[in-house]
Amino acid sequence: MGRTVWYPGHMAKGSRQLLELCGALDLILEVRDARAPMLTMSPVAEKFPASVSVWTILSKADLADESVTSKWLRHFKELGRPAWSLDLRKNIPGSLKKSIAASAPASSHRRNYRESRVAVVGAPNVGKSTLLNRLVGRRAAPVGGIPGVTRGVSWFKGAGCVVADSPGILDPRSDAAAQRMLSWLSSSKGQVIGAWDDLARECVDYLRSRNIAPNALSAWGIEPYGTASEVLERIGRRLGKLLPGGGVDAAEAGRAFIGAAAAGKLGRFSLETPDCPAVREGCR
Ligand SMILES: Nc1nc2c(ncn2[C@@H]2O[C@H](COP(=O)(O)OP(=O)(O)OP(=O)(O)O)[C@@H](O)[C@H]2O)c(=O)[nH]1
Ligand SMILES: [Mg+2]
Repeated sequence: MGRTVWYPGHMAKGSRQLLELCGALDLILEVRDARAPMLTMSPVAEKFPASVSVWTILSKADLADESVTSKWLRHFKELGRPAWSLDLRKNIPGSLKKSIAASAPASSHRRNYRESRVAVVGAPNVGKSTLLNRLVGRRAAPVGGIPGVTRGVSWFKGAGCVVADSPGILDPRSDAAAQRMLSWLSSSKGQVIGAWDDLARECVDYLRSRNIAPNALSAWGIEPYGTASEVLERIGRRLGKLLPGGGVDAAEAGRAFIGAAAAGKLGRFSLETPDCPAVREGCR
């Protein structure tokens, strides 16, 4: 078991606000990062009663390994869960928008027609507000590269639907190791969880142990051999992250490496497959 992790107050508040809404909702859009759909699973989506449909959006598909994303889509299909993989930087399919607008209960009386009530939920920084903006067709909700941008639940009006944005909520069951992995996707605040150089060493070891994106380390012309510390040293020299005496500033090198990995600058990769989730023992 890992250490207990600290949760900001807005996560508990956001979770409570969402559950209070549940009687009013037709549909939950649960956003997960396509690179790690288990790690970024939403703890609130499964707390809603079965009467509320849950659809899964695998976001940032442009950063994930395409063949692994196909496996995840098959996996969700087998579970009977509607799922889409999307690059939310681009417009979303009209067919998805139409299905969302059609998720309100059907009524034979035209005057009883109402808009679908939809909530977007998910872990921090997975793209919830970006998806909401795509659904309402404008930049209504603030978006940002760091987790914790959205603080409370608020409603926005789209075509045939009203959509609630919500703050990113981390699964309180996930331990410190899982949260450190989330920092590689910038879904948790790395600096809260550990030193940047430790996070980077763990990331290097993980990528190598899973043979993920063999090109990731060589993208910067870095030899992937030796210990993780030696690799980080090379990364620091390559990026010029040096201390006054000429030694490598490991923390700065680590921060740059994690930032680049999270932003897709090391190429596309997926941290886990349906057969081998990131935190299950024996999968490395
Ligand atoms: N490459 C890529 N970037 C994306 C995608 N979706 C969102 N982003 C980026 O991811 C970052 C986070 O997006 P947000 O929409 O603010 O995420 P959020 O889930 O609302 O974040 P919080 O409110 O902080 O929990 C932003 O920099 C977005 O531009 C995607 O599909 N592909
Ligand atoms: Mg947001």
